[in-house]
Amino acid sequence: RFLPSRTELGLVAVGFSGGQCKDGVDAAPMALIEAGLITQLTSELDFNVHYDGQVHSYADLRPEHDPPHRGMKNPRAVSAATQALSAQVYAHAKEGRFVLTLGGDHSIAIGSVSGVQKAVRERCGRDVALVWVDAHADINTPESSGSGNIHGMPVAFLTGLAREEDKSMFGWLEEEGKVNLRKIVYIGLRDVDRGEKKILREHGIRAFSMHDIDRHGIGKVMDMALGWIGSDTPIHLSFDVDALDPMWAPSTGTPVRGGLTLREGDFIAECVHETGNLVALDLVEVNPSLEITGAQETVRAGNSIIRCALGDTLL
Ligand code: 4U7
Ligand code: MN
Ligand code: MN
Ligand code: MN
Repeated sequence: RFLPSRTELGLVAVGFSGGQCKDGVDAAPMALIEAGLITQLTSELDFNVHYDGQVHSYADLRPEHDPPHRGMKNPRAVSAATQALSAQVYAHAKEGRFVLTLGGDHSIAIGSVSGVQKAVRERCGRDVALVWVDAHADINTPESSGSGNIHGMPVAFLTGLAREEDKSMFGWLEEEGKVNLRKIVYIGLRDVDRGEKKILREHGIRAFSMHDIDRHGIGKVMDMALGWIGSDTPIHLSFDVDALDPMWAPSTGTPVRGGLTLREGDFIAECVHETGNLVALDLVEVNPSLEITGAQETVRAGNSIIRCALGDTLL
């Protein structure tokens, strides 16, 4: 059985914004850390934090010439950054550490999830389940995407729905790093593109939209979502802060109204923690430069979700 570490935590700070077009999301890791994240992890939650003290932008890996390919914007830059991140995350997970990745835009999940999946497979021969909390499904293929922004495509690459031979454009993603479509659960969806709906339907991907949360309540939705994954399965939680309603998290690149309350977001994280199977967490898409007045609230919401996922309890 794969037991996630309760004490050792690998932290990777990723100041990368090439998966979308707005500046500022690269400043999120510093904002989260300056708001006290590492103190919370060490003093309050008793983790031994393994952190290289750097915010990685992978600027040195960015090619001079990076024209669109199959409509994707900055494909080589995103590919190189996520490949490097994948190796960093893998190194932590291979040591048996819990891996916390701070984004950055959501394209970075191509690196974090593949790194965790590969290490988990090597350690216990199992596949990770992926809990994707987001307003968006992020499962566009280059062809179905209207924007060409790769932060709307990570799930397609991670599952092999989108493929590239070229090593400099995600061809480095090996089978060992890919995730099974039947082991993905979405929570919080409310802005899914036409092409994405078709993909979700055709592959029978498990998804709980805001409609489902309104109908059943978040408690029942979490029971169903975690029931689908099953006990005894290592879980990677990828949390896009735009899953929260802009009332609570306005500083994000693609806000969509009608989202989760702060409490519902924390509750999701708490429930995933309670399974005892959480092995990795991404917190992405905080953009402190958007909605200046709401930036601190968004940063605090992000840190709160991280604390809840790592076992902070109300009582
Ligand atoms: B995020 C979008 F068209 N689907 O593909 C796209 F609506 O990581 C949005 O969830 C993607 O923030 C949002 O560009 C990506 C759009
Ligand atoms: Mn996302
Ligand atoms: Mn989103
Ligand atoms: Mn977004």
